[in-house]
Amino acid sequence: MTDDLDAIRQETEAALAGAADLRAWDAIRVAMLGKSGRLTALLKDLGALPADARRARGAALNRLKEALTDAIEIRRRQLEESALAARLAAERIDVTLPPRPLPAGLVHPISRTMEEMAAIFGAMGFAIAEGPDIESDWHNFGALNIPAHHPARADHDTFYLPPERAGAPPPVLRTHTSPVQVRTMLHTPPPLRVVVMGRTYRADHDATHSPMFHQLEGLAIDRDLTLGHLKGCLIDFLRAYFGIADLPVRFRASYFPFTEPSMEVDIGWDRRSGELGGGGDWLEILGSGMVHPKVLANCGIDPSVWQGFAFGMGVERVTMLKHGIPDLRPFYESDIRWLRHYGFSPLAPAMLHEGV
Ligand code: 2NM
Repeated sequence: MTDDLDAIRQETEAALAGAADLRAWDAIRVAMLGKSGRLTALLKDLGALPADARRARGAALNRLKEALTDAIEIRRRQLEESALAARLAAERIDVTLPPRPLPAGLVHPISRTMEEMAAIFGAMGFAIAEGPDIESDWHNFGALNIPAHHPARADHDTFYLPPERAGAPPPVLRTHTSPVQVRTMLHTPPPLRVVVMGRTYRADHDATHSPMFHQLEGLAIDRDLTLGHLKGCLIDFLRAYFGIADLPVRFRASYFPFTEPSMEVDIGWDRRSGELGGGGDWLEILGSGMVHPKVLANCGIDPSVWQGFAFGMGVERVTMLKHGIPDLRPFYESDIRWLRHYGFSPLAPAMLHEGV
């Protein structure tokens, strides 16, 4: 009576051993233990037996069921393990493959120029100073020898803000970065060298002017600074920034209220091709001069002991010249096509050119 059960057990174990994958394994399981399975049918037949025979047959069937259930479970684990091992072998990762490119942002040309300026002036011993965009009338004008009703104020097309007290001069959006130099002189004992880069504001808006633009200004103060130091510093900067070792540079007498003497600086270019360098034409690029003794005195520095030179230029303007960018307006439009064209890789650091 138990022979048929032993045969079932051996047959099933052989079938399990021969099952190549989980699909074959499942067919064996269902054929034995499923609703219409062979063992299920044998268990159903128990009801027809007399009580004595039923007990012995029931115990034997239960042992068989337990044995088959164990065998099926063990085979399932084996098949799952070999399926996983096969998958791991097939999907092995090649760690020597190059990574997929990540979508990377680009550095705005204004930021790039300011990084380069910081690198070049940093190599010449200048520190970077910063200050507020909203300034007092005194820091923006008064300290710089631009008194109230002075015609230079009209040149600046100033944005005035609501006055803080009735009758007090209204605060302004700084029209240049010079108030940061004023603040530096007020709190830093000379000798000192700083450059300031940042946003400036003038109520002027057309194809070549934006109401917000960026300036770089610099200030050096020491006991015996001369116009010669100013010239050497600016010639070195211009040649390094434009990457032209023999860039022609010309100094022309000019006027600013905060410097005396004052000089405008031109670089050589070819007007017809637009190329910088030779060509015989001149392009105005920055303003400069020896800091006016009144400005030094206004900022708590004794002009009988200390001299200073200062200079300023437009960041957009030198960026457009260096990279051949024809139009000012897209600088502020956040047009991703413009940025993809003119932007710089964040992974390519601003390098110093030869000669500095
Ligand atoms: C320029 C031209 C000439 C300038 C002067 C000063 C200060 F604060 F030291 F007096 N800062 N910047 C200066 C001088 C700026 O920009 C065209």
